[in-house]
Amino acid sequence: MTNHQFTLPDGFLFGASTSAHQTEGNNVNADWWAFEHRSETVVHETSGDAADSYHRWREDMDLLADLGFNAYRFSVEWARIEPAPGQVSQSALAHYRRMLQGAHDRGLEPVVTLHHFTSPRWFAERGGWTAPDAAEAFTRYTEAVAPVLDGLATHVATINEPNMLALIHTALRQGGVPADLHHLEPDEQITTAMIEAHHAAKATLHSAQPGLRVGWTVANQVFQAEPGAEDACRAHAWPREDCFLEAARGDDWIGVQAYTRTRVGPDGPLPIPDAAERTLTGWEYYPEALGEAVRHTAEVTGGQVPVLVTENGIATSDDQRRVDYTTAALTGLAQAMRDGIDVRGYLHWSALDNYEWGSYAPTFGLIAVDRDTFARTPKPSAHWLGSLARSGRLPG
Ligand code: IFM
Repeated sequence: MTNHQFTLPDGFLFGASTSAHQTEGNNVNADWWAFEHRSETVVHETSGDAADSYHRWREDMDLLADLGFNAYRFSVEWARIEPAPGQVSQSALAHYRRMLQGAHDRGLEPVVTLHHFTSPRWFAERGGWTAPDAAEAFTRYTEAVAPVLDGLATHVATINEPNMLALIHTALRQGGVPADLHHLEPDEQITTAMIEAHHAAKATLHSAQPGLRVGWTVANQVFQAEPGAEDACRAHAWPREDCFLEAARGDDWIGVQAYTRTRVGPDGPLPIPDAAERTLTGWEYYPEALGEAVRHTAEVTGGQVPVLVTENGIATSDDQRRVDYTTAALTGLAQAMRDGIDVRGYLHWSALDNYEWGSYAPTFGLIAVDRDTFARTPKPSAHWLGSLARSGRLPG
């Protein structure tokens, strides 16, 4: 293995990711919480206390730092910061400021997401991203967060997986969140609103804190055309992924989030072959997705936007399979970097076993969380990945 290792550049961010709703617990003022608790909800399990990270974030950060990581991606929660329109909670802002300071004190570079799938209930009730003043409301929230970042955060993501949000919105309109979002049409109005909101938030952040590096994080589907279906594949990919990547030209960085692939034939996405190994989310085990997503992202963004891998991982109860998957994914990443793609970080999804949008069953975490006591136990994969981070090398 030693002969084949790839030395990472100085300053490479190596760590793990979480999001607020999936880990904090009792995010009662968020639209997702309302959705989980509707009488006709399609959600299997509610988020409840999640991993109780709102109270246990110090423990989470201690573990990540002790494991050898130098970066932690987490999100701040709009529904806590602005519980009613225009009413900013100083206590919530102080909470996130303490988290940012806590990350610094432990040698963890924070990568902060402003919007990770959840919005305040009031925002959703007014039409969410389809409301005429959606971008303005998001910008106002961004302005409230900007001072909290001062001197403690460099990398900020405006919106997580806007391309998934555009699909989720279509699914919700049709009455549920189907496991397979690929056959849905993304909501164009939401796409346009989110691109506008992203650009407005970026401008706000740059003027409030000129040193900030602002980007957004796109779910890379790794669309693969079957022979003869190249045009159909490009047409399928544009509204579901590429228009969001294209909108990131000119950003300070772009977040790549990759897990699996989607094969596309002349009539659209193809089913996963019966013989393929599947993970706990039902996705095909396909670790090559990461290297391919990074290359595709660099191509669509014109090769000028530095890449941060902000999510990559596997839902499995077999921790050795997590190591296998991640070894292969990082080997592909190293190859892409060797070929000249400017990759500045790798943040594994996820730091903790957490709420996977309707169920706790798909376990993505490097660290197990006891659902009753919230006790954290790093898995062997956490020690393995942490020691890679410490060594400053990637396999491959
Ligand atoms: O858990 C999610 C995360 O919130 C967004 N990206 C994909 C992950 C796994 O499904």
